[in-house]
Amino acid sequence: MALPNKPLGERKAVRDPEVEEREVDILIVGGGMAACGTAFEIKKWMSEGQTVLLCDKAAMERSGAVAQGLSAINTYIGDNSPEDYVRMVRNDLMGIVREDLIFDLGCHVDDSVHLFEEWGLPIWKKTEEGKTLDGKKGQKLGTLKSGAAPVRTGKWQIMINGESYKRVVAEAAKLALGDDNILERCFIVELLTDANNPGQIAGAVGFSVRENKVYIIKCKTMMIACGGAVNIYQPRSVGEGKGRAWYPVWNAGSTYTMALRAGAELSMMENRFTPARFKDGYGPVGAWFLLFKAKALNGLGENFAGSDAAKAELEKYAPYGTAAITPTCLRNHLMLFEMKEGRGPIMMDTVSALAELGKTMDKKELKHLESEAWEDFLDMTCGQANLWCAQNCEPEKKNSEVMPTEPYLLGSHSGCCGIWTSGPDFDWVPDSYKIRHNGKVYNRMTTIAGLFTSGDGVSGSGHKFSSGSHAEGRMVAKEMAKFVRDNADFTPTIKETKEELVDMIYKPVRTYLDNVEYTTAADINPNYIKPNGMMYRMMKATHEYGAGTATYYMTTSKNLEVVLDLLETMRADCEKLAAGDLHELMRAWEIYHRLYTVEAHLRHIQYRKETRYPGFYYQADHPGQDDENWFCFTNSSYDKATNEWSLKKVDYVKIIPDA
Ligand code: SFD
Ligand code: AMP
Repeated sequence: MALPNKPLGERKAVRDPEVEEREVDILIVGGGMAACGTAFEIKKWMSEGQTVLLCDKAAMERSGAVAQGLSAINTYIGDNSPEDYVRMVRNDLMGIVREDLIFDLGCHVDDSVHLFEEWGLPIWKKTEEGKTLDGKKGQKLGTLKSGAAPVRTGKWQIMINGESYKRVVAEAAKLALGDDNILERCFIVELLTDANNPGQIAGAVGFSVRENKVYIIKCKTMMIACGGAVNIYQPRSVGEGKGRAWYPVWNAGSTYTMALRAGAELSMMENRFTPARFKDGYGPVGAWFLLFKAKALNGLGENFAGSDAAKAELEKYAPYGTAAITPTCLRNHLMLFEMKEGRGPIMMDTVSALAELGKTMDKKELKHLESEAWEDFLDMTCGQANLWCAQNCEPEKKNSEVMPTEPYLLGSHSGCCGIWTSGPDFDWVPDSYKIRHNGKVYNRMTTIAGLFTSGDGVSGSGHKFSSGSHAEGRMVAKEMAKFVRDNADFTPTIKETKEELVDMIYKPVRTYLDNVEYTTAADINPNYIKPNGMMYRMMKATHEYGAGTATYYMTTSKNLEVVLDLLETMRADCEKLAAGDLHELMRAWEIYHRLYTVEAHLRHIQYRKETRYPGFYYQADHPGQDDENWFCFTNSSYDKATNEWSLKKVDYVKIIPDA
């Protein structure tokens, strides 16, 4: 259950929190799309007597990336084939993807979309005459499952009235799991491996952001799905706009950091997503490009993407660059090319697009079209609609600027970094993609026995989006219940004592209380650093040296050495983080998670001696792609006992032939 809001201000932290110890069979960490999928599904597969708990740092109704809602479901297979879905994802991610995971997902994702509709999510429908009906009118045409046609934007995306998308999905998840099995406002800090087998998961430790309480939870199996990593780079929005970003600001890389500190192998952490978005409001562009058929123009008013220069640029990256749909990173690359040549800013031509669509519409239909343009943002990124109001922008009269944003790390949207996981146990899945425990393969299990992930956590399998993350969470539910059954004699044992764990979690509080009276300003103290200060240090370093927006996403070997050295010092300085209240304690652990995650990202970029994703990042001393040496996955692991990172190449296997 969610604890009520705080009365006034943040709750002060005390030196000695209460401790609650729990033991369950199955622990779900996170409450986003993937975790809601697991929560909805798990009880169907659990045996009598098995127990489950879900911990979310926020409240599930509005937690994670879908908090503000969405206007489209980006993965719905429908009349397409899972094979084609694999081909699309492979092309968009420049060839190196886990085709087993993508195919597997493609076979199941539509079932989650059908459930969303059954739970009340309005999905737009197309009439036989080709007219679009949204909201209640669309619902009257019947469900997708019963054969009604969705409104496709691109080949894979369908439109929804999705302001309350997360509420709809969370309600079903909570009902299925039961309130007693849910802990909201519980931030998980660290995963704990088994005292008798460091390669097996045994529990997690976290704290309440509403009460002075530490939770120590033992479990036999766990799924970690805490989303991607946001605010690891200086965002373009600064000053009073800070806090605005495209992906959810509250996802701090917890998925990757907790997994790597537990010893799990990460994969493709060099991959990032620097989405092209409406400038400053971060409004997504997909609906404008695909539904409204808008063109992006350079500062000279030219449709630069169709120019001969652009074609020549794309040919350098064949076969991806020359494919029917240009990969997302290369679409950015073309924009950056224009901007660097002095032909910016890039403008979304909303005026021509709406005028063109309006040609065949009557007055009422035109009004409806204009409100759809606003709703696209009101349902998903309402700050962008606010910005339009603030700037007197009517999209039918004035074009809006688009811009590549700061980098984000994620595995479910148009990126593919994450944790290396097992594929499904089918004959056609290569053995090197399977991870076993006691001889049995568990789909989506990480290299730590009993530890699963989904959504943004799974590497090599982007373009799942909201629907795919939910479906993947459901697939993991089945595997976890099986894992518990197969390992009934396993008793999780935690090697750290209760006191050691509390000392670790509450260290920033104690550092604060011990030193706060030394100076007159609680934020300035020679004996500690506040999380906010650490955030500025990290962002400055990654922004300038780690291929942030400061350098048009360019880095060099030397810059990487500099930033990695700075990050190592920052991680050491985390010993001196201080938190005066529970919100700040969360901030302290978030920055800790962000530091490890962005370090993993940059170590991977350093290891891969090529520029696999032009438009997302560039390595000046390794420009272009080097298929001969780097057409492979890069996997890393971290040893927290020695603070050592190791990286290796893992073979890529092509499973689905080209069309
Ligand atoms: O327009 C801890 N996404 C889109 N998906 C679509 O299907 N259509 C779209 O239209 C998409 N677009 C979009 C999208 C996201 C955003 C922010 C915008 C626009 C503005 C992507 C999906 O939202 C995304 O793929 C999924 O949500 C990923 O699911 P998942 O479960 O991997 O992550 P999550 O939903 O963010 O949830 C994370 C959860 O973890 C919790 N958490 N809990 C405990 N302890 C910790 N330490 C924790 N850290 C985090 C969070 O609270 C949350 O519950 S568009 O751009 O294309
Ligand atoms: P976005 O709003 O940019 O997150 O995109 C939403 C969906 O539309 C994703 O599946 C993108 O891959 C796709 N998309 C966005 N822009 C384009 C484009 N110009 N061409 C093809 N697909 C696009």
